[in-house]
Amino acid sequence: MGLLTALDGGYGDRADALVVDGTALSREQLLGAAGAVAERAAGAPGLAVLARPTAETVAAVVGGLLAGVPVVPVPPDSGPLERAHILRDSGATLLAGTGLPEDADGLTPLPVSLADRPGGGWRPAAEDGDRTALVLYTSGTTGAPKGALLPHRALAAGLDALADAWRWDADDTLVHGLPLFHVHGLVLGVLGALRTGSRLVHTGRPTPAGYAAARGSLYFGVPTVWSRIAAETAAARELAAARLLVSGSAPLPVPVFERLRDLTGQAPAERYGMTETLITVATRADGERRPGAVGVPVAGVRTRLVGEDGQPVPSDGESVGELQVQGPTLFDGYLGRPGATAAARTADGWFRTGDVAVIGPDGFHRIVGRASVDLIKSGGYRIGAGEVEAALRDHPGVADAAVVGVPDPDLGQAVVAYVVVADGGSGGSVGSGGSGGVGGSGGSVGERELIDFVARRLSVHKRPRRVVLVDDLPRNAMGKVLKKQLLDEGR
Ligand code: MLC
Ligand code: AMP
Repeated sequence: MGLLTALDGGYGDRADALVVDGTALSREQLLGAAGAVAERAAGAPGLAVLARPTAETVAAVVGGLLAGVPVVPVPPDSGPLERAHILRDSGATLLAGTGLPEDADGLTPLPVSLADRPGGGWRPAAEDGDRTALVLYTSGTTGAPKGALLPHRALAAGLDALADAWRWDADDTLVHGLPLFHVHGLVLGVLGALRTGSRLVHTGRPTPAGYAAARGSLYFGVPTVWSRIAAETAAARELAAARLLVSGSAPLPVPVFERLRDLTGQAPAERYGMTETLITVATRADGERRPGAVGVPVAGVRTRLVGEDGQPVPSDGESVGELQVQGPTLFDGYLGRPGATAAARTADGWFRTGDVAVIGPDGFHRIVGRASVDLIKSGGYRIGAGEVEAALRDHPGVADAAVVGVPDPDLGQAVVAYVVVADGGSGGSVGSGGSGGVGGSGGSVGERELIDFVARRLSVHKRPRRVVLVDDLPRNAMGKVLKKQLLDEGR
């Protein structure tokens, strides 16, 4: 089955080869339900999937891949603004899933049932590594999310490299509860199991109790998940029997690394990647697990550091530069955005990650920050400040807004919005403070209302966790908002 080799039957089968939020499926059942999706999706320009954490979502995604149709996962909690953008921009004509909105957002509904089977004559599309497998929407610093085009060959190369790094195979049971619309939960967490042949237990939500009960050999989590597990001693101890605990999508704080190691008897393995590049650097199962480090480039990937002056930066364990990557796991570009696609690469063909890193003489990589304050990582989700600011400015009570990612012990960074209330405000509630030049100002909108406003329009996880009402935003002589100043005030 091309990318999804485990569906060929070579690894055997069992009634609970896949368990998603309590629903168990054999691979044969999955193939049947996915085949029924594929049969109906064949030839479509794109298959959008309302990506709730369910077995039906897995069947829909696999169905699209088998049909050779680009699959567009849609965050299930995305509000009308974000969903409309993803559906329009992707060109998808079908919307698959369960509990679809009555109007299917203007697309042709493709309801998914695990009991469905394709007709006798159905065959998967011929293999073509260059074909787009997934269009994953991801935030930039400004504007609406862009669709990253991931071809079958990149997914295959990325998963094979991780199978090599982690000795990940059909004897494993992979456990996680991550969302099914991003690289971590969907590509590694679902397609990885369907390529390596490992069993998969998706816990529905990534809770400490769910992870503890699943009895896996291989666990995936974002740092927020690991930090919550590390805070629940009994749950963490249940993971002692696992073979490998993997953390990624955001920096794993060293105290969480240490506490997990103390409670489970094994240090977590950190790895680093992006929607556009898949996982490029990883701690190896048989290698050193170093706190604060994300490991070494995976098979086939090359990395380098480049200074602000464009000059190479040495791998001396101290010098800092932008991390650039090259290799078979890279995306094909942003859908319909040749300018952004070209800007993401250097003249000599390396992908600019926008992450700032240090590489040691031993090849170990440390991610030390991001080049832009406008890309926020909260709970492992990538959130563009510009998108949240634009959503806030759509509120009639908002004159201006600036959004920053403030360090947060649970989420890594928390989205905090500084909002200037439009003229004509009358009293109303005041945000949680602000100091110095940004004292709270009375306005007609309150913190809760603005948080809910963003949560309704964009994905819920993009909502500000705090809104500070201010008289003015601090700006430099060019009129650019001084976000570093807001960050200092927000801490
Ligand atoms: C809260 N809720 C609201 C709301 N406030 N709903 C509507 N309006 C509001 N104002 C609801 C939510 O819908 C949700 O409901 C519940 O409250 C809690 O939501 P939350 O606050 O967002 O959850 P939280 O506890 O903050 O989530 C933490 C988390 C989550 C770790 C579970 O952040 C998460 O799943 N992160 C994973 C992100 C990820 O996979 N990133 C990978 C990117 S790929 P309900 O019903 O849902 O409970 C990548 C590449 C790589 O980065 O390297 O891997
Ligand atoms: P996304 O596109 O959602 O996959 O986000 C990619 C970004 O997540 C990267 O550019 C990094 O900033 C961040 N990231 C992923 N993994 C790690 C990690 N292990 N440590 C630090 N940052 C990470």
